Amino acid sequence: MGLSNSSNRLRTALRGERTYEKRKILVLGCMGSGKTTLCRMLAKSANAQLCPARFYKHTIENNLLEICKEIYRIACAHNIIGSQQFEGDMTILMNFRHKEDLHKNAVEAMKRIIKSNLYSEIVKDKKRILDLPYNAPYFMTNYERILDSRFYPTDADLTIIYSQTVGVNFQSIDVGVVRYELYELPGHHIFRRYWTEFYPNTNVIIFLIDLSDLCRAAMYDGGHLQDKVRKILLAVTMSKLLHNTSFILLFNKRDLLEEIGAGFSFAGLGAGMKSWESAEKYYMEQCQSAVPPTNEVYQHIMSLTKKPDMNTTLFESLEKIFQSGVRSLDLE
Ligand SMILES: Nc1nc2c(ncn2[C@@H]2O[C@H](COP(=O)(O)OP(=O)(O)O)[C@@H](O)[C@H]2O)c(=O)[nH]1
Ligand SMILES: [Mg+2]
Repeated sequence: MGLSNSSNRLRTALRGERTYEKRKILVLGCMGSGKTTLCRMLAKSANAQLCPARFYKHTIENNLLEICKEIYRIACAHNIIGSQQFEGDMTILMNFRHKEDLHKNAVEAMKRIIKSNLYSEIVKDKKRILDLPYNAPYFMTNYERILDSRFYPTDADLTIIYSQTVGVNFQSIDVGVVRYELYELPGHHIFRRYWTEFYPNTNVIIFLIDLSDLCRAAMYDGGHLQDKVRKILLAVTMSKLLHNTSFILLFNKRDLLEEIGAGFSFAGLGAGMKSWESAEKYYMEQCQSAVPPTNEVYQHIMSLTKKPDMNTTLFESLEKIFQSGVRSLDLE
């Protein structure tokens, strides 16, 4: 017995392997709440192996393409243009199939739409900007570089892009002697029913909540967002497989809530909802009440894309969860 243990240790030493204390972490939340962004930022801050930036080139170009189509669609819907205008450009974009590089016809069509006054007309009314993907302003200022034939994605591009996660995004991150095994599970409802398969032996669930939902019409008057996040969270926290699991509720996209919330009416949420601050407080209380008192829960407000330095603090906070007796964390 003793001999086989020491020969195992010797084999491990010869291979240069270290033994780590493993922590299993599930990153959950609805689509677009920031799960992939969080995993990528955590991996980067710990110098973990990342997918090379060139792999994202097509996704970034596709994001820009989709934004151009959306600008056109919204401009038509709000009678900012007649459907004949930009018809040729839209035909090119609708029929576009991605090859290795963007075809110059597609590049020119996109540039014509972006350089026109459509975008500025759309965003004049704050309500309309909500129809556009959140990353639209970034793409509107960076399109020349992205459409250049020598384009190579930057770190900022990788933070801002959006592509739906399909399957499981697994990331192993080593910090000292601890190996965080991060599983990002896709947030779309067709995948949510499989989340439970990953529950056994989970130490921590990081659950992301998009605060900018509070400024969306679908959150009010029985819209599909009303109560949605709380119900999803409740379904997770009620699982018997997670009775020993700690929860970190990350209320993300505060930057958007502040930006859009300034001119938004939150009255539909409940009596006394006069500002985005009161709406945020209400939403946080709603979500926290979905976690049973027997589970440890920590909640934090943040803007992942605006405050990238929070990663280190998150690691420290995660580590605190594994130390006994620590009941409160401070990420901000
Ligand atoms: N403005 C803003 N955008 C964010 C923030 N966090 C993430 N995003 C953007 O939201 C989109 C969806 O993020 P992603 O991580 O892919 O969401 P997932 O579906 O939960 O994995 C991406 O375009 C991100 O750049 C934030 O704090 N503020
Ligand atoms: Mg994702």
